[in-house]
Amino acid sequence: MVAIKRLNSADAGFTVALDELLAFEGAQDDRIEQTVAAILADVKKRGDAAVIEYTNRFDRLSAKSMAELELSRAELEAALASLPAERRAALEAAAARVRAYHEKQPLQGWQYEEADGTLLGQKVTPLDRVGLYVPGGKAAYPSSVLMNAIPAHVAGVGELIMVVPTPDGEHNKLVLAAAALAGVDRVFCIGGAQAVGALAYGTATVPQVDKIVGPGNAYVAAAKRRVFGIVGIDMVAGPSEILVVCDGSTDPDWVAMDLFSQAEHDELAQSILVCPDGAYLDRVAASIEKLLPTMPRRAVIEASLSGRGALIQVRDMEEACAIANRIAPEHLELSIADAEQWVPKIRHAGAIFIGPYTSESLGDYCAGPNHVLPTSGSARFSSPLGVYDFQKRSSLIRVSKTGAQTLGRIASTLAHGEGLPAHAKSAEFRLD
Ligand code: HSO
Ligand code: ZN
Repeated sequence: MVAIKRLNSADAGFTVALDELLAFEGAQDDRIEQTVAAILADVKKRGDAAVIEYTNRFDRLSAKSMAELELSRAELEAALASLPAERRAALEAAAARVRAYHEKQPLQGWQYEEADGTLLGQKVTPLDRVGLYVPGGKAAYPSSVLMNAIPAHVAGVGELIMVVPTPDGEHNKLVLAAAALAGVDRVFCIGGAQAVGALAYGTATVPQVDKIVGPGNAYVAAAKRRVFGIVGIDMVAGPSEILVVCDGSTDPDWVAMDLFSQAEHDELAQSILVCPDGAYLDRVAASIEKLLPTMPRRAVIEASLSGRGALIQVRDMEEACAIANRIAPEHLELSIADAEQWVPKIRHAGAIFIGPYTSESLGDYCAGPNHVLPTSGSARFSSPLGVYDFQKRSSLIRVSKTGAQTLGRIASTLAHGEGLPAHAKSAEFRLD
């Protein structure tokens, strides 16, 4: 039996139980913080030499120069060419759909002119250079390369530098193929805090970037947090989450597998099902028992479901939606016959999957929207990764001679109020 929690919203203590279920503290490990601080300081000071040393030590390599750790465009193209036809076609189809979706997103600049000729506006500029971190080993997802690189490319980022560790010199072909397809400009086979440091400070070989995006382990997350301010960073993502809201009409096997699909990412991933029908929750529990033994990653799934998973019975769909908003999940499936009708009730979710045919896994790979989504309730205030994360805005102000008269008087008065006479004078000099 998988010990997945059962909760009922009608029970006393439900709110407390729900709060407990959702409580998650990303561990801030002092030892990791210190190690990362030391590596960053060393990379800042010694550049390439430090990066090569750490890379050789952690990834068991014997590189003598950074040139040995950089892949050429030809090597990326070769990785793409080496893929079995079916994989290549799937990767290309996913890339095309992700690109088409993101091409709708770019922010446009705008401006307007006032009656006296003063012009105000906003100018949008892509970032000059972006670093994309790709984890090595098992957590290296080619789909994540697409999801990070394509929006950057669509935004018009000048140069996209990817870093990916290659423990024991082993390259992940699919990751390199995805980089070739997504328009990555340069790839360095380095990882960990040393790669983050190289991108943030720049070395003789690795160009300094303006923003670092992409998932990574605890060391990478700590390094990104530390270099924030010198460079921009994307969000530091927590474990994956799925909330399925079901009316009891979807095949319970489908729902069980949807819960598994996020649970298999990580022991700390969170999969929750909410439904008004208690008997249906029993059927999903039975499907979980039946299907789990067939899953190659069953140990991870079981740890995740029995750790942070739950089956929650609610009074009705209204309450289910209220709970979804309370949770603000990364992924929300509305596995409901008339799902569309409930979308207006949902205010907080990274991505909303509408109707029983929309499995979250389709969104992970190929539907088109980004799979980098706000976790741990941060969908209350943040959004999926998108083209806008690779663009920035500058304000435009062009004051006419007439405009300077009106604005000058206002500014001067306020400047005196703030005790800043140079501000006042600078405005007053332009008065007739
Ligand atoms: N579900 C993950 C993304 C992913 N899934 C990549 C499969 N590959 C984000 O929460
Ligand atoms: Zn996934």
